[in-house]
Amino acid sequence: MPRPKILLTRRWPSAVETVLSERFDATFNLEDLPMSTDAIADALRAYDAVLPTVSDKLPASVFAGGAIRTRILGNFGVGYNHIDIAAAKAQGIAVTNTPGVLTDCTADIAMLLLLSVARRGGEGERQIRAGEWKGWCPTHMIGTKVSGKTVGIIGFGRIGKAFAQRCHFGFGMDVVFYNRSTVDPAEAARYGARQLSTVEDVLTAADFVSLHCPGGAENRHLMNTARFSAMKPGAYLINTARGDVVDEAALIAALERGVIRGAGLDVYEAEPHVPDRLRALENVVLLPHLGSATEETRNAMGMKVVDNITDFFDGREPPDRVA
Ligand code: 8YV
Repeated sequence: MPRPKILLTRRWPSAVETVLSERFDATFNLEDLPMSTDAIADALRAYDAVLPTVSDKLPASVFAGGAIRTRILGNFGVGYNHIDIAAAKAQGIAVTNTPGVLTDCTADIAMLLLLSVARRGGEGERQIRAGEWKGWCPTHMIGTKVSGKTVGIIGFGRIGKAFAQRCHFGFGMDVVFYNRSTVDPAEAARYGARQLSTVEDVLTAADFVSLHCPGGAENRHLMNTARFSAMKPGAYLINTARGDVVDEAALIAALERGVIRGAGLDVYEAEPHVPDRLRALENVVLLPHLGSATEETRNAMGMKVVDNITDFFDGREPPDRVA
C-alpha cells in the first residue's frame, strides 16, 4: 500500500516534520508562504490529507466542483473557523484539531496582555527604546491596579478556565463569566469563578473583559458598539480568541472616544492586517497572534496532528475529530 500523500500548508517544528516524513509521503511548503485559496483547492484534489493552519482559508468554494481526493483535514490549532466545516463534511472529509496542549500558553498570553495594557508595559518599552524617558517621578505613566479587580470571561472552555485560575489564584481577582451552557457551580468554583446569566451582566461587572469563545458565525461581532458601551467606563478588553469576535471598527471608535480605557489584542479581523488607527493608539497592546507560540506547545500541537492522521489512516477514530 502506498503511504498516504499529505500536504503541510506551512513549515512546522522540525521534529514534527521528521515524524510526518517517516510515516507519510509528506510535502512541505518549503518557502513557508501562505497558500492562496486556489492552491488549497488544488491540494484537495491532489493529497489524501491536507494539514492547514489559521493562515489558510478553506471556504465552501474550495470544496465545490468535485474530484476531491482529501479525506482528512488535520488542522494545526484548536480554532477552526477558517474551515467551512459543513462544506468539508458534505464531501465526507474528516476534520481534526489540537485541543488541550495550547491551553496554558494561550491563557498565559491573555494574562500578559491584561498586565501589559493595565500597567502600560508597551508604552513604557516604547518610551525607553525611543530614548525619551526623563527619569522616575510620582506621576509618571500611571496605570491601573490589577490585583483584586473583577475580570469577566466570555467563554468558559479550557482556555477560559485556565485564565480564570490565573486571575483568581494568582492575582486575587473576582472572576465572573458568561458561557452558552450552564457550568456546574462547583466546577466553576475550582477556578475561583462564578457564572452570570448574560454577556451584559459580565460586561457591567468587569474591570477587564477577556474573550475565550470560538470564532466563526455564531460569535461574529459579539463585541459591538452597544456592548462596548455596556462595559464599565475605564474597563479593558482582552482578545486572544479570534478577531471576528470583535467588531474591530467599533473597538477602535470605543478606544478613540474613551468609551473603554484600553485593549490587549493577539488576534485581528483580517490578519495580518492591523488597521493604522489601531496601531496609532497608545492605550492598546498588540501582539502578532502569539497565543500558542512556545516551543513546547507548537511541538505538542504538531504531535497531536500526527496522532490524529495516523489513527485516521490506520482505520481508528482520531482523538480530536470535530467533523
Ligand atoms: C494557533 C490558535 O497558532 O490554535 C489556535 O486556535 O489560535 C493558535 O494558537 C493557530 O491556530 C494555528 O493554526
